[in-house]
Amino acid sequence: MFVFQDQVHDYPHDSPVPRLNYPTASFIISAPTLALCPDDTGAEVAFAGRSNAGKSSAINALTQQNALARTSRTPGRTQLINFFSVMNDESRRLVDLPGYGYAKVPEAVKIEWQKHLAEYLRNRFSLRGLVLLMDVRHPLTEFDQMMLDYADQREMPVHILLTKADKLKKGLPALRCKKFARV
Ligand SMILES: Nc1nc2c(ncn2[C@@H]2O[C@H](COP(=O)(O)OP(=O)(O)O)[C@@H](O)[C@H]2O)c(=O)[nH]1
Ligand SMILES: [Mg+2]
Repeated sequence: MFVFQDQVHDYPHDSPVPRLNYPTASFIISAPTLALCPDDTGAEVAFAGRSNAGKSSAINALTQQNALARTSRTPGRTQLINFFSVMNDESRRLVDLPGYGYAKVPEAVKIEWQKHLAEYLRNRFSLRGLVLLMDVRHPLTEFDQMMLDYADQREMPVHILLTKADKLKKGLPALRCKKFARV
């Protein structure tokens, strides 16, 4: 699914890029601030999106582990930046970012999360790409646009992953995807 840039350089252009074995993923650490994140070396791909969009579920699906990243029915519970290594190599990481946009969290707490998230997105050198999750019923919110802008500023690739298509009425998923493709 993802190609880590440093890995590409390890292989001649005409060789296929090796697939990473995501089910080997394991938890490294949860960090409340950029300063407490693991060393900023190697490469990582972060999963971003509104609270409850399905970030943790996507990481669990990718790694085929039910409870690697915690999922929750209560939006806004994941307030930390969670790091996972791939293939027992801590220089290759998946990152579960704190959700944003949960209305019931006090304003001051929200501002604090957004500050840490912005700091991470602007300054994390080893961040190589974003997977931006959007609930297909409410795509491209102001916050999603902000994430796209951060990625654009860093010229970083973004993979948009639409979730909860099963919650749309019959026939609507295809329509929504067409509409999204035009944006
Ligand atoms: N129906 C449905 N539920 C989903 C989907 N993706 C995630 N969920 C559920 O939505 C809730 C929030 O998911 P979670 O992964 O914790 O979101 P996060 O806050 O972005 O990490 C959980 O109850 C998940 O089981 C999906 O594609 N369809
Ligand atoms: Mg989560």
